[in-house]
Amino acid sequence: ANAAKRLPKDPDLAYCYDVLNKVSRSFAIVIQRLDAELRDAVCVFYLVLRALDTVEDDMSIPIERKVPDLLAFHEYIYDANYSADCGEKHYKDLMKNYPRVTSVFLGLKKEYRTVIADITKRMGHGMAKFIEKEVMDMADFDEYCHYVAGLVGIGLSNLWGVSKMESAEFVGEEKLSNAMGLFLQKTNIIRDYLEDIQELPAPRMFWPRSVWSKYAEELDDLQHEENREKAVQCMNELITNALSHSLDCLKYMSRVKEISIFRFCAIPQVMAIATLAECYGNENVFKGVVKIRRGLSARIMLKCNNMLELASGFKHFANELVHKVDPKSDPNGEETMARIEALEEAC
Ligand code: PS7
Ligand code: MN
Ligand code: MN
Ligand code: MN
Ligand code: MN
Ligand code: MN
Repeated sequence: ANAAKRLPKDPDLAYCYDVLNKVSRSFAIVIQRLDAELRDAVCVFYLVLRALDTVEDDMSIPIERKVPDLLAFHEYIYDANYSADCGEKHYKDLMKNYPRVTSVFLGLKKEYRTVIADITKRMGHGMAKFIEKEVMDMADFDEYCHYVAGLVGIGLSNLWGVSKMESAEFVGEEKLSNAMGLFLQKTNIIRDYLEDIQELPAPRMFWPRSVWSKYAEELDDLQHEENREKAVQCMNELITNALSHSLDCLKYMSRVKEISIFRFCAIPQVMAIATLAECYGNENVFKGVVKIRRGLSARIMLKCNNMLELASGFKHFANELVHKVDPKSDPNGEETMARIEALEEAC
């Protein structure tokens, strides 16, 4: 019954779906439900960028080796012999068996390969820039998130347009596509504070200095119990900033017509706003991993089929979040409420 669950005959393609399911449960589900025209291209796009991110994330690779690797990664994806020994667990397996991804990539339509290679090049160069540069202010924050997620949105829009599954106007549309990625990435960076700061052998720091420096001497201090109140206020300010992308996300979604693409785009967006609502005011972000409950994500997966369902999902979680805002104790509470009000009006 489920075509996506049937194992592909090509063993390399089978490997791609197998490893995709291991590295990302939620993306694996929405990718496998895409129309056959786009499914393999988006699967490979995901794995190429996941491999690039594995190089970026491996803090045991010395900078002198990492920077040239990030810059050259868009060339490696055409090299049938490229594989690497880095990352951990399923990511390590992906890097070791990377020639299998390359074999599928090389069999994609030329137009799809061109989009994937262009985004890989731009993302690798952006990641390299931020290996040696700290995220100082909001402009840096938006720029870093553009490289690692906004570009994914831009690349996906190019695939939609090139495939003719959506209007040709999606090709080259960068503003709304970028916002779709920024909304997801800012949510990831907010939620992953503890995991990132505790990364070994070196911490990863993505929260912008211009924001955290209002609440602590060092970003690292926000994990300590005596700074909980400041830490939560700081996180709430970043959540308020992330919410500023939600209007552009709704506008993007209103242009998507094909049902499998709509679901693919909408589900992560609703998961993101649900995650923001869960994190808001929640000191557990500084104690461990905050995740939305399995039952909740299962319900979201079923209720993202059209604009009406998407808007009611956004409205639901915006409402959960606004009920947690306490303008007396939160220096940005008024701003948060204004953002939520604007979103609810658009829904
Ligand atoms: C739908 C117009 C090609 C589907 C989907 C792998 C996840 C990993 O996970 O903190 O904590 O390790 O290191 C716009 C996905 C943005 C990107 C960025 C939505 C490729 C995805 C590589 C655009 C996803 C945002 C690094 C870079 O953060 O992550 C529409 C497909 C989308 C991959 C994501 C992740 C970046 C990332 P983690 P990090
Ligand atoms: Mn990562
Ligand atoms: Mn990364
Ligand atoms: Mn992360
Ligand atoms: Mn991570
Ligand atoms: Mn410390």
